[in-house]
Amino acid sequence: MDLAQVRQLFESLKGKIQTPRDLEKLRQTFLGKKGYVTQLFKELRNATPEKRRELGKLINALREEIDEFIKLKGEELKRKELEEKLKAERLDITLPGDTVLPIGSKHPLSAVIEEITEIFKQMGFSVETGPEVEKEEYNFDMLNIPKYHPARDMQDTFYVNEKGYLLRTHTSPVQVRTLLKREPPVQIIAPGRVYRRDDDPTHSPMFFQVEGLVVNESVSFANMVFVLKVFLRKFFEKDVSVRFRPSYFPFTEPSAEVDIGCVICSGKGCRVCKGTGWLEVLGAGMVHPNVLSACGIDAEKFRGFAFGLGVDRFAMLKYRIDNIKLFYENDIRFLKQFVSL
Ligand code: FA5
Repeated sequence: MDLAQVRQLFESLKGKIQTPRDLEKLRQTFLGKKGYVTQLFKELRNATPEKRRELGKLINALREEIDEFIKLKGEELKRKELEEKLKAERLDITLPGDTVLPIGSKHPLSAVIEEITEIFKQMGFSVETGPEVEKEEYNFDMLNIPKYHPARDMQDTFYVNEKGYLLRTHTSPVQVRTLLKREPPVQIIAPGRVYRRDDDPTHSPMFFQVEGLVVNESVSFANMVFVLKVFLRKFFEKDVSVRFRPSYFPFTEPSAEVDIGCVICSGKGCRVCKGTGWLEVLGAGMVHPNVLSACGIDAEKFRGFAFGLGVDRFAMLKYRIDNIKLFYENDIRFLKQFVSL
């Protein structure tokens, strides 16, 4: 092939270059060891000295032209490749993320406390709180449980180092705190954590109670029965039977233990109610005059009723959970079942 043919071939091929690979092939074809231009240089040897110089210049020019083309085309192809890459990898930060963060849920005990609180609020109760590290005096003495009174053994207590303080064993000290700071009429509930040296499938060392206290000039046992029946039927969302059994609490007189017809077997008798058809759900009674007096309230003029319920027990019955530990292990597989709460 002579110079003109080589140039013609180059002209015809250069428009077809699409990829870096095509370009490399073109380079080999013309400038490689056996390429046409290299060949032309080799053939120069056979030309006469005058022609050699002239032809040499022309071949050189063609080589430079091809070189220049390869350089420019190479840059163009690189730019194109980068543009395409950028287009494909374009990051649209306005698009919604594809990893949706998992939505948490209310802990079943929080949900039950909220539900209980809501029912009592609708009946005109307000919410009070008290500390978990409590004065022994409020937890026991002022609730008519003096030192060495056998009733202290009913609640096995965690004492703290500081003398006169303990982890409250029930929410009843909030009764004392409320009566010390407020004149009757009083109508409160007090939800919160309490602590006892207890540990089995239905008893935990830390659990939740909701206390209730109503004090005014005319409140009666019958009022208490009504309030608790309304509450229990609203909470369990059915017309559960409720019975009051005589019982003993030092801070109430008379006292009652309140049972509901088993919500699992509807009173027929099952494992949960131990075949009795009844479930004990709370303690209640008329506030003992000694408690009112200890808080500086005229026990001749005012009367009160109080009750205390175990939140965990209510949650276990509502969601049919047979081991209290499940509430405190924070196993995500357990908690996930309450996502809609
Ligand atoms: C009391 O704690 C009284 N303060 C309740 C009260 C208040 C009576 C006002 C009268 C007037 P009791 O010890 O029975 O009572 O506890 C109340 C409820 O707490 C029990 O019915 C039970 O549901 C729950 N409970 C008691 N111990 C535990 C425990 N270790 N783990 C989980 N729940 C418990």
